[in-house]
Amino acid sequence: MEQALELSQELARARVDELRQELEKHNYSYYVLDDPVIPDDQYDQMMLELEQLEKKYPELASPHSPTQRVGGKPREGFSTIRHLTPMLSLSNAFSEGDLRDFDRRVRQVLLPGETLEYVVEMKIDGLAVSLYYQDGMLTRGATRGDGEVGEDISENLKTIRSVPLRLQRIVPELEVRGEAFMPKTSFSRLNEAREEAGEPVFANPRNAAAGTLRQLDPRVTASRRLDLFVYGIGFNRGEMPAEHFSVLNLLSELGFKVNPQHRLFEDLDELIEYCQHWQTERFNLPYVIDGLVLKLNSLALQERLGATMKSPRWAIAYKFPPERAETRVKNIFVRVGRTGVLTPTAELEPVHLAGTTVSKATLHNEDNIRDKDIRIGDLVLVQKAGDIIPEIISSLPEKRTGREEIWSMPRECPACGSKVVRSEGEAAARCTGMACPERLWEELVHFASRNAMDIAGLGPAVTGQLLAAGLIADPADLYTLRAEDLMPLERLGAKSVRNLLAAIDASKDASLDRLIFALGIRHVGERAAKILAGHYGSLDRLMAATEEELINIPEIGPKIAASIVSFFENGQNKKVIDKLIAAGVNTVNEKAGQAGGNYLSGQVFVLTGTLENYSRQQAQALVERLGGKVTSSVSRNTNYVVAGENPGSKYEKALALGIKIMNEEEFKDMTERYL
Ligand code: 3B8
Repeated sequence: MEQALELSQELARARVDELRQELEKHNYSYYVLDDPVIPDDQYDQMMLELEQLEKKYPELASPHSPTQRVGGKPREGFSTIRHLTPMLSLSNAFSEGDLRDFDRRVRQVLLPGETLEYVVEMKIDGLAVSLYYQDGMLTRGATRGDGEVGEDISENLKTIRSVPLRLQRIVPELEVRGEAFMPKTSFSRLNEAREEAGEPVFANPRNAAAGTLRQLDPRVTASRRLDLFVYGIGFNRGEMPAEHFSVLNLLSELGFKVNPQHRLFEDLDELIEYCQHWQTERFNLPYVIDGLVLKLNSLALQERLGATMKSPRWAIAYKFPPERAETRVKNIFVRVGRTGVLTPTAELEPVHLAGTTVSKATLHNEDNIRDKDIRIGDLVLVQKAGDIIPEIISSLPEKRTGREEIWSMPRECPACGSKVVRSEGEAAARCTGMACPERLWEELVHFASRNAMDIAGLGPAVTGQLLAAGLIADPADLYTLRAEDLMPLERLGAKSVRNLLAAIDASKDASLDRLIFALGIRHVGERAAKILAGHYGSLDRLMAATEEELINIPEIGPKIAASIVSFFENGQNKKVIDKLIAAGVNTVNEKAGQAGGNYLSGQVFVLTGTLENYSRQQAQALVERLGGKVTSSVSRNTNYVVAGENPGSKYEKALALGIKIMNEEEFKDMTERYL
């Protein structure tokens, strides 16, 4: 690698080209053919080398480089793109009868002796997009929009690994169309994470895909795995095959991912049977389909049939009826997630639905239950959201007996008995207990992490082992571990045990701000922890703080304040803290300007007028010692203006710009207590 970076520019260009070709070749094998040919780490290694070369030789950068797939800079909004030919949508058929009607209309334009063939494809439940290639290179991509004009989502589409950045063969100008979608597994993973984070979950993979493609920050798009099947050509300055079936083959050859489940039919009865077959078979696919698409195979016939303003006459979507079932809510219980989120879940009388037996349905949160008026004992309608998550559509109040019970969120965590809180503006209710067994693993991993107590060797795996062995029940128990407890654990040799115990011991001297961060108080991140450590100087004093007092500290808002107070009100948490103190963990600030050394980091001060107790130099030194900066003129970047006797025009300017003005007393208050 070192060597590679020392290459001359000419050699670098050759190497960059080679790496790009190799990487895209492997992308193709992996994401289009689903047939990886090299191990992941080798791929990662090449990507790293390419990234480093592009960084070192910025003139070699290219929008077509595989490094661009990780997502570029966020945008303000999307610009629009006019499609070369309108992007129409399909008309729908909802029954066998509708399909036979469609076939009859089509046959009316046949000449005597002419035969008819259909291609039937899966109808992917995603978002229609177009991809535009010039001289074989992807230059832009767009949503369907209103059919005439779509949104430019090029950066987001590039993050989809199965989208070729360059075609296998150069064609002068090509616009292809396809469906971007989120595979079922990615969708479930995304929603699990969102539920844990207390964020609203997506109702189905299509909404998730739409939300992901409309992300202004392509890095978010890159982090959620989307995929794309290409199903047609919108514009091609070059030779076109005579049949749709061959178009699909051509698209495959060019490097696109084409859904393999497409078939040719001459017989309508067979075609209809095929459609019905997929009605149940679809549940075995790794992506959601909401029907099938019938297309005339002959492009000449397609042309003859033409289109209305909205839809082609040569194709139709056969839509599956949504599968719903009626069942009874036996009970409602809550699950406690790893971050302490309490999710109400309905226990259902088992019912067969969309390919599986459903006996549970997530109810998401309290508001959802109230809005739908779902009660224990109710008969309800269940449906699968995007064919995956069973969801209760509605209760059937007309079928009530009067013995149904209204449910409410428990006030205490069912796993540990701690108080349950719901922050303002959040849908999720959470357990506040530090020793809650459901939360413990994640909490311990956080406690030990680099920016918290920094206990090297105590990662997720070892933490899991300690919990499984019953050696710890809260973070304070770490400090009671002995070598003989750890020796029997698998994969922990004598040396690791020694190192781990030494790291645990050393963490007792961690600074107060690290300890506060390590406690895992909701909404208290590293910066808030630093501010709190600086302000209070000891854990004792922080624990005694009132909500009102906390809100008055700069940068501490009502959400953080409320969270801190409810954290320390929790009896269990107090016990854990007592144990930490007993173990000898540091709970006070170190001397002068060390722990509080960053308290004013990023803050810009302007001094004006004469201060009674400080010279200009003294005041400036004070601010700088705490990590802040003093400048001479007031601008929008100024955070505070300190005004002494006879302030000058800077005072007026601060007033005009709405910048916080402090008198000497306030300045003294703000700075001295952090020293
Ligand atoms: C013409 C052909 C729209 C579509 C089409 O998997 C047209 O072909 C279209 F105007 O929307 N969701 C597919 C899918 C969607 C369309 C299509 N083929 N396989 C899909």
